[in-house]
Amino acid sequence: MKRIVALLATCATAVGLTTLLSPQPAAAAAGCKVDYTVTSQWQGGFQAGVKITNLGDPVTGWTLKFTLPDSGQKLVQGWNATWSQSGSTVSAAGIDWNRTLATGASTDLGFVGSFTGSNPKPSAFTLNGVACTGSVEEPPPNPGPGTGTPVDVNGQLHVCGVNLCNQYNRPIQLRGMSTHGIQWFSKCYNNAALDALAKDWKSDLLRIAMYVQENGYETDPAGFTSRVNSLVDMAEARGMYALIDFHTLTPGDPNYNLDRAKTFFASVAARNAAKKNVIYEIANEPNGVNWTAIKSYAEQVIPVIRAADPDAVIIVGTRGWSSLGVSDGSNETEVVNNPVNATNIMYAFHFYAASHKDNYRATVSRAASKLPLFVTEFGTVSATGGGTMDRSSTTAWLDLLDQLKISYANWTYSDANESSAAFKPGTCDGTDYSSSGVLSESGALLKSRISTADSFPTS
Ligand code: IDC
Repeated sequence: MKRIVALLATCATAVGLTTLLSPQPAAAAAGCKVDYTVTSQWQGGFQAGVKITNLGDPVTGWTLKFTLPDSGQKLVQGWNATWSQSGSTVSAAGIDWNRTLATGASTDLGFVGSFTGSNPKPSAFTLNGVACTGSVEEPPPNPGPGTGTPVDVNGQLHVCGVNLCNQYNRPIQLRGMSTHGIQWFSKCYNNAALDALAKDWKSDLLRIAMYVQENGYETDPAGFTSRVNSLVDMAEARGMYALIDFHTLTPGDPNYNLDRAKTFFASVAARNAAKKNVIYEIANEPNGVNWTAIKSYAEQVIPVIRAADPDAVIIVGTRGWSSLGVSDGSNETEVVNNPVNATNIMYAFHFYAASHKDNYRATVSRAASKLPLFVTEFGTVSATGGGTMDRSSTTAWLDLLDQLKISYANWTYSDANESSAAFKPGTCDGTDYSSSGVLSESGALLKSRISTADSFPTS
């Protein structure tokens, strides 16, 4: 298990003399935090992770410096930055994909070092010359092996036949919740809220809905990538799977975002390749576009992920808002007869219980014997995300998914002012995510379904 050691130094923000001269633009706010972790150590050598968090104004280029306190320590090789050593000072400069750091954004670097005497922690971390003395909320330590969390029990997942299978090659069903758009509801994804999801809801997974449009990823690729990564870490620390949702919606043709998808997935797949808890969902809800175009998109994005993270499960959206084509008057046969040319993949199916009923359930019942399905999003309400909760249709759906061992994530773990949200409006402005009083009708139903014991096979 990794131990995170936050290094706190004491030094004030540097204020350049230029700020005393006028007229000058206001000095940019500066600040940073560094988490230094020795991930392994052996005779004469060690490997360390260095996580930088920008606590000041956004930066579009950065250099991290620190001092190796023991004269026997040397930098051997680093990654995710351009590394160099001069005397006892080590420098790491941001590269293409991480040189922009939004306020609050983090990036992970690492290096291998050698040492002769003792191996003390480096000191005097600075980012662009400013001492990294800040602190931010730390996630709780990774529960690690033997704690019985969903990730601990099931390990790296894979597709076997039409099922999602665990490390014992046995079919499992994951039951969990989706975030709302993280560009709007990030206040709902703090440590207390995710503790409640893991411990009270006993959720197996967190779907991270990263909208691409609507003030999402396209407006700040580095910032959203980093926010997704930190939610992956927060899920991992609680033993939950993280479903990274590239939430395309409008425009409906995923090819509109093909280049963005390649850039985003190359980055998150490289960064999270070693983790066991990550599942990729490459296009939320294709709409107004045929299956051939969706398949072509998938066959261009999947190899990008595979190149960095070869063993992760990848989920492909389907025609008609991920309805396997039903909402466009088609059905699953277009996929069965012309599947995506890739292995270890599943197909997304979405429904909103008050809008989508018997004919959609019949499609899922039929398709489930031919295609690996994952309900990456569903609502208990109408397809608008609002209206009255349909308890009987929701129950029929969840019973069917349980019976077929189809995994699901409910829209949404948020306090949005709409009936699909699990919490009452205003909940995320407070600190209570656990009492029944903060739950909406939909939230109460979902919590009662998700929190029942999992029976994951272990042999
Ligand atoms: C809805 C949100 C709503 C938001 C709207 C537009 O609930 O607050 O204004 O998106 O971004 C989906 C989509 C999902 C929708 C949801 C409900 O994947 O983004 O969220 N829905 O309409 N497909 C079917 C329903």
